[in-house]
Amino acid sequence: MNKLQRTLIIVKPDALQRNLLGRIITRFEEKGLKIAGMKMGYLSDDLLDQHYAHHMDKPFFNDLKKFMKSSPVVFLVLEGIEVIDTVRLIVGPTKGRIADSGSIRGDFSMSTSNNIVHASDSLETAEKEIARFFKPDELFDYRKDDWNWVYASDELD
Ligand code: FUP
Repeated sequence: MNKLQRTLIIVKPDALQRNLLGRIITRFEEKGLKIAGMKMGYLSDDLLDQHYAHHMDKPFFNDLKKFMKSSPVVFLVLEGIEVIDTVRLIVGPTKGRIADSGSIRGDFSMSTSNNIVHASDSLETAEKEIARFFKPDELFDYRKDDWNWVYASDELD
């Protein structure tokens, strides 16, 4: 049985302002991931309080919220086998300046807050985050023909 999963990405204001959106999406596409949802919007205080609830008491919380509201963001839902861990590897650790070269944060960022993308960190978080930012009819189930080449046939069973 395969472990087909979905994960939530937020392409952050710094990435949009620095013209990196296309390159980020290209990295996910070239890896073989399916885009199951995509849209642009502003983050509200309410959504940010939910999304970063685990950081509410931290000294950087207000600055983080201000940054995340400073321009529109792009929301993506990506699909693939074990995609949550795969995307965390592609994205790299939180602090961009120590992230490995080759990862998105390693290649494009120097900061801990301005670190280009958010990516869900577990199955439980991914499910909650997708439901927070996407309505069911904004998510797309479709056949991706290149998956016959991206995966072996027994992996897709
Ligand atoms: P990550 O899952 O890698 O995005 O990291 P966290 O959930 O720990 O942090 C979420 C966001 O909080 C980071 F993207 C940026 C911000 N943050 C800071 O601004 N300063 C810190 O010291 C830690 C996190």
